[in-house]
Amino acid sequence: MTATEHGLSRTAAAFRDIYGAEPQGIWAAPGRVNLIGEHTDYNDGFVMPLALPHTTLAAASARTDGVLRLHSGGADGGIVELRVDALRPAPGSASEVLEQSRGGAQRSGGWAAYPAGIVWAMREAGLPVGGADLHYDSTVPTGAGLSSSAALEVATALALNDLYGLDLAPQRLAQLAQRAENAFVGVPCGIMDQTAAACCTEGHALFLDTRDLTRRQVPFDLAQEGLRLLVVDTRVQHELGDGAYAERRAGCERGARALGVRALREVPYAHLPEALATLADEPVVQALVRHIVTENHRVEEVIDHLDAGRTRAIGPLLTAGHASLRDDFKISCRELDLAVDTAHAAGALGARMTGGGFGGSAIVLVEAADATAVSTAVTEAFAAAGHAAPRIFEAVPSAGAHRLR
Ligand code: GAF
Repeated sequence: MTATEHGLSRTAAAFRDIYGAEPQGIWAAPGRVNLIGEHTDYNDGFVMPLALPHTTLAAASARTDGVLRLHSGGADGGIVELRVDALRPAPGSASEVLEQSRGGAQRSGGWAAYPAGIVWAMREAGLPVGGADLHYDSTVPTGAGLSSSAALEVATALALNDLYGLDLAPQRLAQLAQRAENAFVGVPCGIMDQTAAACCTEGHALFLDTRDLTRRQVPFDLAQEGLRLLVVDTRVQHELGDGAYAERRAGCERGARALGVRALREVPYAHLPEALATLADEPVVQALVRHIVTENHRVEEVIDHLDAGRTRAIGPLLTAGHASLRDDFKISCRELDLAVDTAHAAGALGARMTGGGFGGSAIVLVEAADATAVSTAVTEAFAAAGHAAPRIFEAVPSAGAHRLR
């Protein structure tokens, strides 16, 4: 039995145990790493994620009584039971979900807000979505900057899409998932993670222009070229909802206003010196703007190299991206810097933090022959610094969300 078949039967069996019937189907959505283009997605810019082989599985059946039941193999607590017509984005602290219990309405936070938010967003969009029973199992590490939330959202959106015969395009599912996360969960994220979970394809990185949502699948077969992309999960838990992400976003918006553009994407790389001069009195905003403008440029350079078959040449651009996130955007941390610096010193072609920052994971581009030495060097450096052992694995570009059964 393959790992996927094993996961499928385990998830189906869990669904039967919990809800007492076979699920109507099982859906999968992956986690992601972002190759380049960080914090550009809420500035109308460019991103380039790829899906991981790690997935969230959702086993699900529709219900006719307007009840939504949610259960997770990875979370403590039992079934979360809600009425779909009572779902409301929580005012103020939006990381809460209105939860119906036998004793009446109550609030509780946590993972269930993500799938509940999907049902809410679909209904808000006027889609005929009712109740459902859902059970989740996931191999996407949580809090590791690998988009476990987007995997949960998109697996739910695709399950409901199929159960209710909606026939929505993957990008539309991603937009509904972003709406759920922004308005229901209360995290002001961009569209990258949900699009990665919904639209990535095996063997490719996804080039996405977040202004008009045009996409291109860029072949990214590292094994064929004797290369590897490693993920170093630092085990430093990352949280997008803690305010620092929203602060960066607000700073970028302030920069755009000061420069008289709708979004920082509109500042051409060639005009960066003038833009920085305009912001001379606001050094923090100035540094945020410098990151966004140079990062969009780096994405374009990475695309050019990949299109020309010069994969090794992207290494220094990844490393430059890390320096920019560390020094200008100020969202790295000691463990991420140590992973990147050590990987470099041990012979990596390039390395950078990936995702929202403040912890989470780094990616490392290495010659296949150096992968073990680089991993060992990073693990040893973490031990010497007294940090928890990092989790290191290979990022194999994998499929976006799909139905398994
Ligand atoms: C997080 C967000 F969810 C994304 O939208 C993106 O902004 C990313 O951080 C940074 O590139 O993953």
